[in-house]
Amino acid sequence: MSAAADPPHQHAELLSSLGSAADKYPKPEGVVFSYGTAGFRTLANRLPSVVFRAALLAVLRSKRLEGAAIGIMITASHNPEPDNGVKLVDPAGEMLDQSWEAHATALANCPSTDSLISTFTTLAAHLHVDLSKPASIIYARDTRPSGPALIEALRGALSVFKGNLKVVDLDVTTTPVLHYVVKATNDKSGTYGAPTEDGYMEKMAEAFKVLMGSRGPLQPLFVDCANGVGALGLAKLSKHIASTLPLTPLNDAIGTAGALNSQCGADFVKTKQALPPSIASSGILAQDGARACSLDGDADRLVYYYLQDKKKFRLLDGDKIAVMVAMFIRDLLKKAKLVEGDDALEVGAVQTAYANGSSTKYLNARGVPVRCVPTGVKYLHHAAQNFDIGVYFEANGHGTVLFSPSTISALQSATPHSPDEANAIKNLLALSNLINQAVGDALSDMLLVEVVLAHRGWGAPEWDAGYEDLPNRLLKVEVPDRMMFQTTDAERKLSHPAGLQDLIDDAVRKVDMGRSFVRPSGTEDCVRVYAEAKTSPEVESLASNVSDLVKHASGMTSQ
Ligand code: 16G
Ligand code: MG
Repeated sequence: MSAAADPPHQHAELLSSLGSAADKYPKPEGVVFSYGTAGFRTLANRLPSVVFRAALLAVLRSKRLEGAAIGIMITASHNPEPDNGVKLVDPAGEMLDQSWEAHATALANCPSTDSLISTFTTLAAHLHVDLSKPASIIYARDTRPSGPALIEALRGALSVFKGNLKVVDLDVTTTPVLHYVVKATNDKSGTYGAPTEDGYMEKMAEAFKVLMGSRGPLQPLFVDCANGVGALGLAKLSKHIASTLPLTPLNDAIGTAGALNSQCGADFVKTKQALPPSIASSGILAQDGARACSLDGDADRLVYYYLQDKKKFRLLDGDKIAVMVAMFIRDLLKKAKLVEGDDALEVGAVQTAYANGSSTKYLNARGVPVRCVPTGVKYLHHAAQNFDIGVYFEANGHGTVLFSPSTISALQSATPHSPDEANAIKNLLALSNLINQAVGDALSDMLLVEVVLAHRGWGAPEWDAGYEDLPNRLLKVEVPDRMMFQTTDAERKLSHPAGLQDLIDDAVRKVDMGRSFVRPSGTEDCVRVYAEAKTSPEVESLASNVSDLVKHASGMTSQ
């Protein structure tokens, strides 16, 4: 047998070059890493070894899946600039399969190069990975200053696999662009779109033009880019659509140290329920009909807002987007005569416990089925796949709309009986091209919102008028051990510590239209308390009572 055909010999070489490469990225002592809701995320200077090891796992996964392309994104989204993170993207453009998260965690926590090599070898055997198979990796980073050093660590890991690995470097781009390119690369039918950032922008722009028809030009839209990578994506998109939708970028200082996500961006606006100070002081939202939106640091979250009567801040968050979009799609299905009979297609919504009670009530009252799932895009995405057309949004602005493959075929083969029906079907198909089918994209969602507003002939106030949010409050409680708080029923109830849920229920009963729940954060070392009620004073009192219950259960106070 020749050396080339001798797997053990090849593997010995691979493991020895893995050892030398890994030595350059030792694991920091005393840190325990965990692949959480959005991958690994912490201070950037702790991450080189984690990125190195995440890249190893990505290669294993690609080899396991017959060389399908796997994505690696270096970003920490809305976190402060000194943080960074890494997450893996599966072949269909979705989040890494949950059963592999533990493998990522295991590799990240190996204390030495030797233990890394041994864990890598065990995983390869256990997961039935043939190391001699080819692999394919696509990677990108956001604009964080720590990005280039982490990309070096990533390349260090990929270099171990030499010629047997296909690598595409997307350089600096948004998270949703990476997800799109991974999905398009693996799309055997070749119909999803060109697997490049330009291909994506062109696909979206084309669908946007179909949907807009002769509508427009629209009033300029102000877009707060969180001083992050969304500014670059927005500029590229703008070239294609500016004649119909003029876009005015705000907070697009990607080169300014410390500016990323600072006092701006979707997370700031949603959490503070206020304008970014730079926008407030500019006075631009006092113009007639002015509306604005904010992206987060990697452009996968979107919230809108405007000033009511040119004064009062009004937030149009993920719930407001979901409701408007679900109703629009339902109306298109009605126009296409696809809501009854054998051909009927159902639009459903997926929310989390954070969805404002008014939005759920609105959808239920109009016969749109709503499912509630735990926090995190992966849960929403999977639940949305169970509908013909699944609209999923977290209140914080993460979300998208999924069209099932059979829905696409049904729309493509439908026989319209009137020009109106034909038009509705054409628009539904265009929506499936406009909306990112891999993951929520702030830029794609922004075009979606603008399309719906244009079709309805609405401005922000008419959109806002659909329903009134119940007053709500989100508090953060730092506790000694957040993992003692275990949830059930899609995070709406606590199963542990025993008895605490009953006390929360008592507190909820004391206020009108009250609702409250407690869950450990998946991204920070704290417990989150959410409350809503009919009036602001009631919600404040409920949130504070439940926080006290959490502190007491943690042994932080005596009662
Ligand atoms: C992550 C999730 C987001 C979720 C948030 C909750 C993804 C891509 N991102 O950012 O969906 O809303 O975590 O954070 O899944 P928390 O667990 O700290 O409340
Ligand atoms: Mg994000």
